[in-house]
This record gives sequence, structure tokens and C-alpha cells, in this order.
Amino acid sequence: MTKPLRIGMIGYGFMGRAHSNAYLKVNRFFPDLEHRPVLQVACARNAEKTRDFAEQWGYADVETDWRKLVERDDVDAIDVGCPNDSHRDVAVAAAKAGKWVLCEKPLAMNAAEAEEMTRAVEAAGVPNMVWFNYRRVPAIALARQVVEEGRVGRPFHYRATYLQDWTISADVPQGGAGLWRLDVDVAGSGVTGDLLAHSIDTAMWLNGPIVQVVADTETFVKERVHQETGQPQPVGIDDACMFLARFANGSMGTFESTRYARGRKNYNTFELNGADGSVHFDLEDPQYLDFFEYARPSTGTKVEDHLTGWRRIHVTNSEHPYMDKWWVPGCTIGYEHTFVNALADFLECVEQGRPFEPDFRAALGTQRVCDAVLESAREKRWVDTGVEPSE
Ligand code: SOE
Repeated sequence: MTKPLRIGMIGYGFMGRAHSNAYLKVNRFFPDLEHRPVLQVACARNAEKTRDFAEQWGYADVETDWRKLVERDDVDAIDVGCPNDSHRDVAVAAAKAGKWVLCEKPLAMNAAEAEEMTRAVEAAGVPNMVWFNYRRVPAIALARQVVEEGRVGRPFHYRATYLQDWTISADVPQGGAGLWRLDVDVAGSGVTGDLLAHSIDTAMWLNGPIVQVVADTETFVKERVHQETGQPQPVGIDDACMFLARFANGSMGTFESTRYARGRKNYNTFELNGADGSVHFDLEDPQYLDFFEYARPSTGTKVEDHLTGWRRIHVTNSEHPYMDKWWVPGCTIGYEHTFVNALADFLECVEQGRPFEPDFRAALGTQRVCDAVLESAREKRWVDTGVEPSE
């Protein structure tokens, strides 16, 4: 018997579509789940656009006020897919109303808000998750498995980049539909919260807590016209951010992110180098995990010198994470499927009473690192992140 899980979706942009697609597909590819998401209500301020979105995706009803949505008896779960400046208020109200909360990343504008949200969902005891979808790329999940199997050994270096190029032109306005990520009052920060949050989430999942950072940021275009008012306004976001990190396990990290890397569209990469091996991933080539094996953990023996070398693993076998749910070996999955995989894991954890990651508490840890990065860039010094072991 399946249980309906009636979704109230807030936001109809990029993430409203990505999440709605996951709700529609999850039971088809993960048939053992007990819960069956139902697209119940779509909610956003613009009534006409919300109606169009609801019609296109099959939502039964619409709301234009999220306060009414979270109080509705015919909704079980709230999906917070609106811009960052509303995440806190919506999530706290939804938790108080006893709803499940599924929140788009970054969790909040800053760690203070993220703390309040985490307290709210934990006090209410409601299932909660944050859509850090890249953990559910099969090749990234395989990297985690390789690390857990001890194949990387003692970690020395973690190296992450997240590069895009869509804001290079000074003519791109800031604020409003599709462009709120450039408006600091709505986004909270620039590439740090939007892109590095992904890199930090992946890094701490693979390599443990980041305890200290030193950062530098730059805003290349200092003034942009606001899309809604047509008036030029100072730009308050970080266009680029680089930081050095110290992990609790003693390894060192470098992180680089920008929206000014001409030719780079969504270049999200990482490499982890340990005593016994290395893993490398590039989201522009997402089906592959590169693995260098130096020593085998099972026997502790070194791989024969003439056989050492980077191995490109095409992560599409049924033995690979998630792939038994999709197609036959060699047939790839892509961006949209990471949201389906994330939702399936979340529902399965709730059904089996197992903790899901990343929940709000884990995303609070990421938010603390983002705050520390921005503070370090402002104050030009190393900053402790204060990430707790439970985060
Ligand atoms: C920014 O351009 C963005 O859409 C992010 O907000 C997403 O989280 C990222 O996955 C793709 O890029």
C-alpha cells in the first residue's frame, strides 16, 4: 500500500521544475517506496505564472500566499523552492504546522537563520532535507564509497572548483525573476552561498568537517541595473571567492569559485589525494569517476609499479550507486536524476527510521563554513568555522 505525500511547492523557477520532476518520477524508478508524492498545490506570488506552472506540471491547486499554504490540511510536505531570503520564515512556519520540509540550498541567508530553522524542524520532529543534489550523482556517491572502503588512505589534499561564466557582462541586471542570485538582499551572498555551498557540502561528506578557513573575494562589476526598478544599484555579492581550508582530519583544502570563468558553464570538480589513492570528479563529464590506486586496503599491499595509473570508471554498472534503478550498463543518467535519487533516499530513510543526510543540521554545518569564508574575506584573517561534529 502506498501513502500519498501531498506536496506544497513554493516557487516555479529552475528548482520548482527540478523538484516537481523528482516528485513525478520517483515511484516509477524506485517502486519499493511506501510514499507516493502528489503534486497538490503550487504557490508563488505571481498568480498567472503560478497557474501556468501548476497546469504544466499537474498541480491540483494554486496559492499566492505561502502562509496559507503551510496551514492547509490537504498538504503534508512543504518544498521551499523560493529565493533564499524567504527560506527561514517558510521553513520555520512549515515545521510549526507539522509539515515535512524539503528546502533548496543554501539552507539560509546565514548561519544564524540556519540555526533557527534547524531548531524549528528538530523541535517539531518533522522529516527534513536540503536539496544538495550533487551527493546523488552516481560517480560522487561512488567516490564516497571508495573513501569509506579506505582506498584513499590518509588524506592530504582536497581541491575543489566551481566555475561558471554567466554574469561576465556588466549589462546583466541584478534582482527579480531569474536574476535574484545577483541581489545580495535576496541571495545573502554570491558564489559562496550559491556554488561553494555545493562544494563544501560534498567536501565535508567525503573528507569530514572543515575547521578553519582563510578567504579572498572579489566583485568585478560594481554596479548593475535592478531588473525591477531599472535603477543602477551597487552590487553586494561576491562574484568570485577562493579559500584555503583545514579539515579536522589534518588534510588541507583549496576551493575556487567564480561566475567569470569564460567557457565554464557548471564546472564543479573535486580531487582528493591520500597516501593510498586519489579520486577525481568533473561535473562536465559526470558519468566518470577517476581513481588512482596505489595500495590495496584489503591486503595493505602496493599495486605493482608497472600497473599503477589513473583508472576511468564509467559509473553505469548496476553495482554502482543508484544505477540498478535506471538503465542497463553503459546508458547514462544526468542532472535531473540526481534530484530523483535524493528524494528516493530521503523517503527511504523516513520509512526505515534511518537518519537522512543532508538534513537541516548537516546543511547548518555548510552554512557555518560559508559564513566563516565571508568573514575571513572581510577581515583578511584565518577564521574558525565552529562546525560541530554532529553537523
Ligand atoms: C547557479 O547558476 C546554479 O543554478 C545554482 O544555483 C545551482 O545550485 C547549481 O547546481 C547550478 O547553478
